[in-house]
Amino acid sequence: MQMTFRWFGPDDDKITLGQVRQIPGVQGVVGALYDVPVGEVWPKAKIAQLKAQIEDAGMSLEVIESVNIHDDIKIGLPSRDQYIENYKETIRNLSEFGIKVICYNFMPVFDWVRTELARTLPDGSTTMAYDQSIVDTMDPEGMAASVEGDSNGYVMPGWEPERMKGLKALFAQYADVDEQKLSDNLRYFLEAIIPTCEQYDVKMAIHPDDPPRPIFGLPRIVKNFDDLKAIVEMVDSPHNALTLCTGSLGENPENDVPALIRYFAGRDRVPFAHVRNIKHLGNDNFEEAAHLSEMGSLDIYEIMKAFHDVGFDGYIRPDHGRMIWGETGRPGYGLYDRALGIAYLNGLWEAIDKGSKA
Ligand code: DNO
Repeated sequence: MQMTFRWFGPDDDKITLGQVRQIPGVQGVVGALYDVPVGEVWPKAKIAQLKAQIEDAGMSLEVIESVNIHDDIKIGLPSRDQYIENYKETIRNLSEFGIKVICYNFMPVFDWVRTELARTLPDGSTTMAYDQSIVDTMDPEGMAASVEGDSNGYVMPGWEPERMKGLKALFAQYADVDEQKLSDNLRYFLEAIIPTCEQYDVKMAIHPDDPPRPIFGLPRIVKNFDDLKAIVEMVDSPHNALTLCTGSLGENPENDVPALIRYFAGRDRVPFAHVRNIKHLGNDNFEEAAHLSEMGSLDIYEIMKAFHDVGFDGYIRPDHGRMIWGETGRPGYGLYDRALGIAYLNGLWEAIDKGSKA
């Protein structure tokens, strides 16, 4: 297990690499280039610069989250072939700088969705929350405006304002894309790029849909065991893999997260994991909880044990944290609660590891 921390770069993250370096046990940074438009090739010079910054701070850059997929690929337009060629070139460029894993998602239009970015918890901290009844009454424009208005001036990953401006047109393009078509388009993409991934030894790790159910009538195909199994079978290669996000999958109480880990990580299909806790509130509603098991609905001990039992040697990062101790910043991506999460995950891992050898 290699502990990592997501960082949004020198211009768009209040947290410094020097601070990240002081969290015990953090070896690597999960990073991305945020100024390359979706669909374009990531230039080597910019990758080199990001890598150098991180290495100068004493950490490594081996995981990218995310190289986003152009909507034309998800919709299946003829222009997808050019975007796929660009994606392959990005894979080759990243491999030259030692990148081992690319996290991506195949969610149409929106990345993750929350209805509140700063709900106050009884202890005074704030957290992100999802209320299905609000989504049911909101239109997509309303949702985009609410996320923008609530994000302290930061661009939330997946909610880039320039994309959100074209929402209506984008929705129209997805009008006849159902689950079957979206999976066919994912298969087309994977069949095209996995040979390049194998040749350059870069693993593609798809992130689950968050929340794991259709929203605004858009199809979702990365929600549960059956979906994940279908995806890893689309191209049977360890380079066609998963980002096992405990929170996203765990938002559906029917998903048995430790069992998913045992199955997919046990088959070498999980190079990267996001570990966080969530609290189910009934009626498909949830809020994000501190990592500690007893604060939420997921058993983080069982989750870490499942990773340990299958000999997980991939990258792991704490996922969203609450805002605590008066910190302000990008919702979900503050320093303090994620650092606490890391300390806790490391503690669980050490105890499980030593216990297994006793
Ligand atoms: C949310 C993140 C997602 C994730 C993408 C992967 O905070 O987990 O935005 O990075 O879905 O492409």
